[in-house]
Amino acid sequence: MRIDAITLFPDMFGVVRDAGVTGRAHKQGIWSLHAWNPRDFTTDTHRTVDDRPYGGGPGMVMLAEPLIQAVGAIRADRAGQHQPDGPVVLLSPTGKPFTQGVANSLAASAAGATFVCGRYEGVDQRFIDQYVDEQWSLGDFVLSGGEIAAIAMIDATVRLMPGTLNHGDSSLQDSFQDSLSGLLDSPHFTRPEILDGLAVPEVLLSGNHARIARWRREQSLKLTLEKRPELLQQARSRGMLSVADERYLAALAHQ
Ligand code: 21W
Repeated sequence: MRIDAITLFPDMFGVVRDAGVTGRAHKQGIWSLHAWNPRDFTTDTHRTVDDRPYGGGPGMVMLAEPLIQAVGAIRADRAGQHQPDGPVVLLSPTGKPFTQGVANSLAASAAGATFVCGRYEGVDQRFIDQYVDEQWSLGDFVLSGGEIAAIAMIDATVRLMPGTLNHGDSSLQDSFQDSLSGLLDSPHFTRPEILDGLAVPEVLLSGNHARIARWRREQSLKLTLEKRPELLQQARSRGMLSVADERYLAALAHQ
């Protein structure tokens, strides 16, 4: 999968390209990254990429023209390599919330995507109207620009691509099941058995796999009820809660 990023800070993408599972997948050729700096598509001596907002107000706005030229260069480069055009994705605090479902769709589409990372107060609306296919936000908090959001989306997408994680690995099986059940993950423990006087829950040492699975499920249900009740309701409406789950939740409510 080919991923393009239009960014004033191409070095920021070194992390997702080089480190961890996404770094390994990049080395293996499972995905490629091409970063394009709008500054390289300017024509004035100052290499200007922003200007003051029409109508006044604080901050600066990203110029459309360098972004348009960058999209053109990406399309030409993809065509030259017989690669299809993927969607142009803008990271924006006014986008729809990015979810695991969006990552799944991106991972499944061979064309990849072009991520446009805004800086300053935003991007000229005419670029958005003419060139952007999708806009995603990471959530209701303020970042300094779109790069970290794009890197998060790339990480969430690439890790889902076949061959990126060891699909025989039990850690993946667990997280795969977690995302299927739509509940928060249960707590994890490793050595030593006693740490600062705190013991690992006895059930995890029992060797009774059915009991361990039930305990983990109940921990997930309890955590989700406490921290993310809306996820529990969603899991219920999707038919993901068993009779045993409902019995446990009812018992919790009566405590
Ligand atoms: C943040 C640009 C805030 C402009 C209300 C009206 C991409 C992002 C970004 C940024 C403002 C994402 C204001 C979660 C994010 C991003 C830069 C607007 C002034 N407030 N997901 N006007 N959060 N952020 N600030 O910030 O580009 S995805």
